[in-house]
Amino acid sequence: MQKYKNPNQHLIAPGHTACPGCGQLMSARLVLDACGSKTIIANATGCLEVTTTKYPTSSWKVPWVHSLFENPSAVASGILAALKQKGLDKEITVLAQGGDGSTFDIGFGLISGMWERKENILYVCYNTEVYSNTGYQASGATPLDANTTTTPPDKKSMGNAFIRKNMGEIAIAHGCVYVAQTTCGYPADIINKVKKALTFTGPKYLEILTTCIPGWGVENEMAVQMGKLAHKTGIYPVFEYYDDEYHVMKIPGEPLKVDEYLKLHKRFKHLFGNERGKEAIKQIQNIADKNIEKYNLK
Ligand SMILES: Cc1ncc(C[n+]2csc(CCOP(=O)(O)OP(=O)(O)O)c2C)c(N)n1
Repeated sequence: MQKYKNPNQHLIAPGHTACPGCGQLMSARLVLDACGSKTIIANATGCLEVTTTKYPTSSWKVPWVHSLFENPSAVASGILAALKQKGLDKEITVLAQGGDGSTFDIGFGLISGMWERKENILYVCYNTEVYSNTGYQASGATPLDANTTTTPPDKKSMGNAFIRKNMGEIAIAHGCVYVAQTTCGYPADIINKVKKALTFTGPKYLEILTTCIPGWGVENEMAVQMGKLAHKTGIYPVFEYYDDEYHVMKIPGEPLKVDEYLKLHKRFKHLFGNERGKEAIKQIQNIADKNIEKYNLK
């Protein structure tokens, strides 16, 4: 891995206002460093935008366009069209990025269009599994039974009632040339996957599971630990898909039980110490077991 002597060598400068230890910011910095300085970014609204561009400053050392929640993919398509006109599209990487609210829900229609047009754009979703920036509302990426501000557990419910969408599979179904998932627990894997993605011409999707410290209710220093546990329990499969094949990151040893992961989040605290919670954890274990089987993670 590249070694940095000082933080100013990164393409996202220090001085942003993300939470110390934010999994998303750390991952975004790795993504951009891996893309290199010849990159133009279209960024959806969300934490990544708000924390890096406090007026009149910017942490971005490359051209960076803030778009709406809905349309970083369409803005990226426009950037690519302009680069083609200038004959620069082979030299410059176009990166579109956003959170899970933007990717799974509100920007999804335009992402689908970008993929349908087979545009040579890398789309990266920083999946905090919640609308972090506006106060932790549930998104289409929120896991079953998570306590969010729109899915509080009560006598009738155990939190979020829905199983999350599988955007990786949705990207594969669109015919993306490269699709991958990883987590903020594996910095070297993030860099390798971005570099690998950029060897393909066409639509590419990378999803990175990233902690949201207040949204998940974890401590500032836990990003790497949580990212690793999500993989080692099977709750979040880490894989690449290209040339019609999956290439998975195997779980080292026996997969851990999901409660090893769940018990560390405040958003799952209500699942512990009661019978209903035990049943709910069994259901979540079942989701992880199915992932392990489906992606052959052992
Ligand atoms: C159409 C629209 N709806 C709602 C908002 C308000 N809004 C701004 S950021 C945000 C949450 C972003 O969530 P996500 O995409 O998951 O990114 P994160 O903040 O988690 O990184 C919302 C709801 C908006 N800007 N535009």
